[in-house]
Amino acid sequence: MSQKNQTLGEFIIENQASFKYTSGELSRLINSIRLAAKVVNHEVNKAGLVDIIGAAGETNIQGEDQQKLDVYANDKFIQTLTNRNIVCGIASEEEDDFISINSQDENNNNKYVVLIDPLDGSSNIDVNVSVGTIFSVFRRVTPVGTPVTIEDFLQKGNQQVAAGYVVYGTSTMLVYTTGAGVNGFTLNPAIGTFYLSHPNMQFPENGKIYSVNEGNYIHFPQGIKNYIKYCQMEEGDRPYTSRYIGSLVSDFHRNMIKGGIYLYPKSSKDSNGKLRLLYECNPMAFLAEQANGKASDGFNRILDIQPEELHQRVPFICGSRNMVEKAEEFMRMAQ
Ligand code: P6P
Repeated sequence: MSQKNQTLGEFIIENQASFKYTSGELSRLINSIRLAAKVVNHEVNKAGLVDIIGAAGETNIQGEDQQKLDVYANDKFIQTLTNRNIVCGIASEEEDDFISINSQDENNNNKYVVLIDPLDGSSNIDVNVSVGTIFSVFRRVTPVGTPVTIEDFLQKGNQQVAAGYVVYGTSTMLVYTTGAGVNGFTLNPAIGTFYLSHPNMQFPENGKIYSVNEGNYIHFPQGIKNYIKYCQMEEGDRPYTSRYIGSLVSDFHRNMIKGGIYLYPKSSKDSNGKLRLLYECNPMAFLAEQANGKASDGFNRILDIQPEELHQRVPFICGSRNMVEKAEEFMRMAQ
């Protein structure tokens, strides 16, 4: 049983035995995420003070300006996971292709692959609004000791063994699951230790917050338009409150604590939506379901979608179960 104020290290050790793949490797992986999170947090917190913000002058595969902090965070997570010789492959929003780790080393018996969005919401960096890191962990499906292949990364989200995020906000938190519920750890920056501050996080089944970029309203499918109008109607517990930070991790985190729904639907501008299935939607969907919430593309469970390519985008609706089901109802009625 987790105790408040337990450190992340103590929590990992206490719960390692309960993880069905008890080899200590996943614990070491979470520990490396912890280290990288502290290093990135240090830079995020001083972004305004040094010339580390602003576009790095390059663009990533998404065609987005790569902020220097994007590049820094990407390098740090890859470096930490590689140096500790924990994983056999890494895929990142900031990397065009996946990275095979120590593929020439036949002793590479590592069995996990990690997919990351190293700094999500990076457009918020220059305006001092919270950003986040999102990660997803799978066991490889190709033979141990051989170089990873794309099929190790194109697994359905229901095969994840762990997922989580770091939110660099008013405080820095690491929130993750290994399939036995969701727990949140808050960093005490004075001593660089994460403490269990939010044990067994759960989405309230209902909520009164909806998060969507209403600037895209005219481009949304009719079902989404109808759901947004439903949220705004004077009826029962409505109108709901609109809250949209422009950082998935932050909107998700607030909605998980207070109850709410996040929507990034497809539109006439983005035929599959904007969010990436492998390193944004899958990990957040795993967390949502582990926290009694729900995540779909409007019609299908996110975790059941068979990925076709590394940077694939999907429509994403996620949050309090009853709110997601109401949005899905509007999508079905509008078909
Ligand atoms: P828009 C950040 O780029 C992100 O991937 C999510 O974190 C965020 O919710 C969304 O995109 C914001 O996108 O188009 O509303 O600015």
